[in-house]
Amino acid sequence: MSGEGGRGERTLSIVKPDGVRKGLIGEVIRRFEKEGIRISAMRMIRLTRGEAEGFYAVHRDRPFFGSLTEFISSGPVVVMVLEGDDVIARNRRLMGATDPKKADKGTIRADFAHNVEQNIVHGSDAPETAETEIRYFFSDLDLVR
Ligand code: 3AN
Repeated sequence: MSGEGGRGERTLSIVKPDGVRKGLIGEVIRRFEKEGIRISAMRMIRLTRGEAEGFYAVHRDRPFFGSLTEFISSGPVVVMVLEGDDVIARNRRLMGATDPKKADKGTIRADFAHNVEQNIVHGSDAPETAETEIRYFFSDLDLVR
């Protein structure tokens, strides 16, 4: 299944520790299902600090890297592979902007996020990052066909 838009696109979604703590796993999944987005793999895990640093390696030099990796490893998360036409952009529309104050009404972040760091969900931003991020957590055997 290759990356270029349209059919069979896939993306990685994470319900972050704040989403799990606030009891929003079901709410996030409900929004995906309501949109007709298919979930092809799902697991609950707790990342070590090192695993969080590996996942967010692109942000290594940003000032918020330490706090972000501490937060993401602070409790269990639910990692999911989502599939469907244009699913990367559709998931990002459901999530809303990184900063919940700038997120459109009715998006997950506008409705539930605390701030730019504790913002409930992660979603890959492009086909290449989606593939890398999916590989970080799942092997081909984990993906339902
Ligand atoms: P998004 O998750 O919307 O794609 P990115 O990829 O720019 O946002 O940032 C990755 C994560 O880093 C965000 N989800 C957020 O938790 C955190 N982050 C981004 N910008 C900031 C910031 N200015 N301060 C603290 N954390 C941030």
